[in-house]
Amino acid sequence: MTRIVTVGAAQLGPIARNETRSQAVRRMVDLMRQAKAKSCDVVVFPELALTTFFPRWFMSDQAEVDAYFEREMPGPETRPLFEAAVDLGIGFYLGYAELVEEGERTRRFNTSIIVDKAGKIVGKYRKIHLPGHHEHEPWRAFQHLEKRYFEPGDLGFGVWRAFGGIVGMALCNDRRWPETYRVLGLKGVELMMLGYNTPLHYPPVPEHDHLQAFHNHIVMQAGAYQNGTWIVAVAKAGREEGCDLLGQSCIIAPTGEIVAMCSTIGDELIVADCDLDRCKEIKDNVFRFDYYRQPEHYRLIVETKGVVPCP
Ligand code: CDT
Repeated sequence: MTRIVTVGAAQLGPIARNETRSQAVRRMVDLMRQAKAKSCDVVVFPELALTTFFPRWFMSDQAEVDAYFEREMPGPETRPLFEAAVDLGIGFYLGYAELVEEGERTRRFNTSIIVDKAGKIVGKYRKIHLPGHHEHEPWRAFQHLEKRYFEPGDLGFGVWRAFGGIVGMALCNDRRWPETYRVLGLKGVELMMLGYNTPLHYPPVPEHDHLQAFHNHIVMQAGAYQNGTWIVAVAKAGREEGCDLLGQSCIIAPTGEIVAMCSTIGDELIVADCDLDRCKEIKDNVFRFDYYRQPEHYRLIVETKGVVPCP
């Protein structure tokens, strides 16, 4: 039996602050229809795909922040995605802001889910590496308040059996950290899905603005190769409320090669036939973990968070 999964990377262009979830969902359902016409098994949408990227604004009114969060999934406005999955026989990955009431405690996560072809949620991930800052920093051209509005994910880096393979998830900033890929790699990941919102301008180090696209691809190509996995990475792109977001959504082979890449910064679907058995070319050879890894020398990675001073 072949293990070819036809995957669509469904990049979204900007979503305005006053755009409704239903408007965004209509655009996504349209992309799912395009994906069906191209025989996709699954499509990957961006991080926080239902609304504008709200962490760019400081809001002191928690009710205003909470308006960007989903209290149920699916809810009335997101149900059409699940119905389209069933009607078209296509799964999807979706990023959204999740609000959970746990007794007296309200918890907020930057979350993604995998939904199968039957419209069932088969996996959930809560973003672990939250970038940005906690406090209002008015000197910035725009804020990046993920640290304020979300708590770090509490579910770890999971994998699930879906679409005939082992599928893992991550969100945006996670892709910059080698630990993300290696934990998923050690769980046998064959297809990693990831959504992102990456401003071209990084206020603390603007000298690197011209390197955003390079950094985006270099980390993911290395992560794919070093762990022998396909990666589908999908942007919310374009000029959103005056903030330019990186595009270049892509599908990367386990060899580290980019096999498909978006060429616009709007709504755009790219497709690749991902042969999951190609993961073995890497996993059984140069990165055969059980034969070559030397974990006794890697202890520091989990024993310290910051740099240990040089004696
Ligand atoms: N959404 C997200 O994680 N974006 C970050 C922006 C850079 S850090 C402020 C990223 O890693 O792309």
